[in-house]
Amino acid sequence: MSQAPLHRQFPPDFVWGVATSSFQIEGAAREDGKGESIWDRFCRQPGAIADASNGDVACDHYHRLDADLDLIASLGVDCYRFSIAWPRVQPLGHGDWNPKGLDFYERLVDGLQRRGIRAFATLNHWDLPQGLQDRGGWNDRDTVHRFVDYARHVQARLGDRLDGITTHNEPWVVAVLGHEQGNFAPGIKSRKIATQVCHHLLLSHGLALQALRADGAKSRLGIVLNLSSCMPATAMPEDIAAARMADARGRRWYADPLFKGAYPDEVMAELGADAPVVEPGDMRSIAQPMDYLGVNYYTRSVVSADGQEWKAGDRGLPITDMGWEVYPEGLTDLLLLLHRDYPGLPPVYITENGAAFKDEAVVDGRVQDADRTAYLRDHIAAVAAALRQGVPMAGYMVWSLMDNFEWASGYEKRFGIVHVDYATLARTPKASADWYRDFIRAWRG
Ligand code: PNW
Repeated sequence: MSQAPLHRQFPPDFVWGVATSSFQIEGAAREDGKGESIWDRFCRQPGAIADASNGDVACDHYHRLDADLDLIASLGVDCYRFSIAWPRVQPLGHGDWNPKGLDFYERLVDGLQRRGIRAFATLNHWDLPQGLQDRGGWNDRDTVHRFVDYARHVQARLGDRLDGITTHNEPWVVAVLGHEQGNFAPGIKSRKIATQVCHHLLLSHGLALQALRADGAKSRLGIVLNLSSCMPATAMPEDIAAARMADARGRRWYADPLFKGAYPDEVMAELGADAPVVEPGDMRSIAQPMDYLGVNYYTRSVVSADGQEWKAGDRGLPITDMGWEVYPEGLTDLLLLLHRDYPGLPPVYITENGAAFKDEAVVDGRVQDADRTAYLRDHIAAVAAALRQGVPMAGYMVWSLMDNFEWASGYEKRFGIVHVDYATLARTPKASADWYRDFIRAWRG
């Protein structure tokens, strides 16, 4: 079957964007009254970050806001997804507010508005105030209420200019990488704590949506989940069962509470004594109607019953510098699965998709990242395939606007469509940025 050119496969109201997060780009870690975050603290733990780096300077976005806004505008995008650093707004996460913190985001939001770009703000992209971690962090139920206060405070000041407000970015990463495996902040290793953290993240999402709406929310409200499609390594029944269980742990554990008000029984049973404490009314609070669902997709997972890691390279598909297999069809599969499992699914945005690649050749001052361009093009085509099959797709955002602090990998992994020279902090669009700009231009017609 012949298809229209890719850009013709998206409706005129589709939203194209680029994404970043506060800790990964801002720097200015101790300026204008900002408090310490759990990532500031975690980076100082020996061995925590591959290149022993931290977020003190990062891309210095805090001091380069206007130039970065011009850069975003030069791509011709409709939307910019960024996150707000809670410790800038409320240094300890409880008690006093720091007006200078929201001054920065007000300049950001106003700068986007002047350039005709929609603002898509995330309230929690992992940089919890250390002052709350000192009181137990997301494991403590009181943090749920502190988050609701913070959400209301942000909305009161900026809500009239935010197109979207996302409560949390990727609760799976915070819970599992941060509290079960411990390779992300705050570096805790306990499955029991991780499940409670996850419950509190979801609960704080639901209670924040209720509070923001009671306050007269003008923005669309939602959450961002990182999801992959799980496939059995072979057609053996054990592998099929293992893949189903991996899907229940990684996708349904998060999406079922949000859309059905219940955790999947089989995961609850598996957790046993590590299951979260759920108070009466919690599940109903979590399952608030959402205006959109954000999906971050990078790769699929291939699952086998013996738990043996299937080396991505064994299947002959390209592998990114993160070791993640390039598998765009998995994005279509995932979106169809969400559409099937959750009737009444709200509009879906791909809030992150992109790739880190090694050895990007520089020709005439331009990073020639043909591998990244192909990755983006093929995943955008995967979104188009989901659209054709009825999934309510509303937008797509590239991770990331620019190379930045890639968490435990430090600055070694580069996801940007704009290159950052960390010696000079100069930004140079890569060939993939040129491609994305031309693609959006063609779509606009
Ligand atoms: C996401 N995993 O993180 C984040 O939202 C971004 O901040 C990050 O830069 C981007 O993806 C690229 O890593 C993830 O191990 C980190 O499965 C790790 C995983 C998934 C997402």
